[in-house]
Amino acid sequence: MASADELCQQLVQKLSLTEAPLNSIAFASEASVDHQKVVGAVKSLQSMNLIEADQLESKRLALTAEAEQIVANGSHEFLVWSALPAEGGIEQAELTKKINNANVAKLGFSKAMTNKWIAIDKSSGKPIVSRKAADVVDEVQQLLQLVKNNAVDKLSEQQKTDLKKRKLISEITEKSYNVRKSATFTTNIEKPETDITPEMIAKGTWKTKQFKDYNFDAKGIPPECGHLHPLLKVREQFRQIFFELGFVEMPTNNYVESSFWCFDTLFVPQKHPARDLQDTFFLSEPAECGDIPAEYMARIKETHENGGQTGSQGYQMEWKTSEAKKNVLRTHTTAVSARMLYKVGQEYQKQLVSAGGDGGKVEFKPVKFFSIDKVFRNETLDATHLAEFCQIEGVAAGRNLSLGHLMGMIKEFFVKLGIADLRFKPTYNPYTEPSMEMYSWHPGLKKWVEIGNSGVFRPEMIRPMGLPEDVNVLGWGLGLERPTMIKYGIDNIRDLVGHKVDLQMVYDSPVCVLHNDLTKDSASL
Ligand code: FB9
Repeated sequence: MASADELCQQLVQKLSLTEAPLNSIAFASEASVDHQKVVGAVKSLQSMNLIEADQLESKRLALTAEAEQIVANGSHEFLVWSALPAEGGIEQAELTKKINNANVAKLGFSKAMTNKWIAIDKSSGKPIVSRKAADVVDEVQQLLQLVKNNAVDKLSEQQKTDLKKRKLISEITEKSYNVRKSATFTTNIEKPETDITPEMIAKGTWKTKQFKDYNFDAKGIPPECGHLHPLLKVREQFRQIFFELGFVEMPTNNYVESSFWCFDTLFVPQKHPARDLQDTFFLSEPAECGDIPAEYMARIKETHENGGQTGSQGYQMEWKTSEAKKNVLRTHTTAVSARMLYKVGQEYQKQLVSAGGDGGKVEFKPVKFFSIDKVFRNETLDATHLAEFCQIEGVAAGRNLSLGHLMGMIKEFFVKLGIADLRFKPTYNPYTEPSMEMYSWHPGLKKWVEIGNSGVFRPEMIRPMGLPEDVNVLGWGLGLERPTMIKYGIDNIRDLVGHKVDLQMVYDSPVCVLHNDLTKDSASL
């Protein structure tokens, strides 16, 4: 059986011998292969621009399944005649039993009687069937063989009519192709590439490769339409929850951030391991950021070195501008929170100047911000950790806010996810004090599992921004991947991102509130 590639090769070889068009049905018959396989070869050669093909619609007579049986074994009437002894006869019941097919026996008996091939004698009381013709020609089988060999022109119209009446042949419409050489015809078939590979790019071999054209008419594999990524669906649900709680979304459209906004403004020391290569992606081009607000940078420098105006002693080590200007892929969206809080502080300072420095005349409106976007860490990759993940962060600034406010805000947030039984555990963050991890009970694992982190931002971060002395800032965060993996029952994060995502996951409205979905799932935290 010729393979698809061999069939392509046979087809181009055949074409190379003639200028006349080659019909796919004729070629299939000559090559003794199924016409559909030839059609596949035609499509393949067309995609390589080696041939041109015009589609034809032709009608032809084709055998039915019953006719195929007759070509193989003989007509019904011939089988009945053959089942009779050359001399004498047998009872009709015995004849039927010998044929072992009631339809063949009945139809064959009738046709053989009409052809005077057999006779029946009922004089003895039992019907005895015997041969009347010593020899017969199975004309029906012969005619059907001609049809099978596409030699229909040798049949008379009456013969065709008779075979149609017996439902042994039918007229079918057949699509075939008249194939001819293209301008780029060659018998040297080089399968077109379907993907460009890193090796081709590195070696430059892509320049001489033939690539398969995109078939924009292909319906493609389901889904045959646009589809939201599961992470985006769950992100939308978290966004709705923040909006319900009165939070305003922060602009997170900068994956690249300076170390100044990613670390220094958060009072993360310049020698902190989080700022090393094994944790953070540094950019080589552009390696350094643009301008940093000079006055703010001076206050940050002073705070890091000796605590500045915050009552802190700082880190008692030199703070370098060169370190702060290094560009990184942001490691948390808290960098965005820092930018937003700095703007709020500077706006307050402008109002304070307008009020002649009298803080009593300036109202500080509490602010609540949130962000949900990608962050990047030089992590060891495994089934639950990638070098990038989506961080969810809430931030609130207001006069005299306390840890109690933070716990209450977090409880309000998680109860909308169906998690009412929340526990807090003290922890350490460089930019918040006190800090807490949040835990929820996992009935399946029968243990408390971490579902996020939080804290009160340190004065060393907040004071240099220009916010009023009695304003505190609270923050908490969690990841987007874990809840999404729970919702869709995914164990390996690599099934959630990348080209293997199964978009056939259960599609649901992106606006339904998360706890409708996760309440039942929160047990599977
Ligand atoms: O999301 C996490 N877990 C989680 C969250 C939700 C959930 O189910 C939904 C409720 C139904 C199930 C699990 N974690 C935080 C805990 C772990 O998954 C952890 O292994 C991965 N963490 C990420 C960081 O990893 C390096 C999750 C991510 C994370 C951690 C901390 C913050 C943000 C994201 C933060 C913060 C913060 C702190 C103070 C002030 C401002 C922000």
